[in-house]
Amino acid sequence: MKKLFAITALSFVLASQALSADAEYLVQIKDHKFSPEQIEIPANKNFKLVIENLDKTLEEFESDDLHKEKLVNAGKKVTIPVSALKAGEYKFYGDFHQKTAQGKIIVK
Ligand SMILES: [Cu+2]
Repeated sequence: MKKLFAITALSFVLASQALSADAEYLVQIKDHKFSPEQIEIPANKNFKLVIENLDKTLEEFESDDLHKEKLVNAGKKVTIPVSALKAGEYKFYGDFHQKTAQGKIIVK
């Protein structure tokens, strides 16, 4: 009976992990700046970055640290899946407005 309970509990944990959607973090672009400019994310968990461009100009979300780049049309949103990261800081920027569009992800 104990063993059966353990197996049931384990399969429940596995099932809920499979079903739980990755957390989404919204970062908006406005006046060629990111808002927020800094986000905190738990380590070792897949997540999604949702980048919304509120400006009237095309921007490209880019991160050398994350090896990601994605165009975001004016007034549009993109979702960027990111695999689990180790603790640390990961910078990102707007490729077309690098002087102002700078941000970072703090993973801990
Ligand atoms: Cu680029």
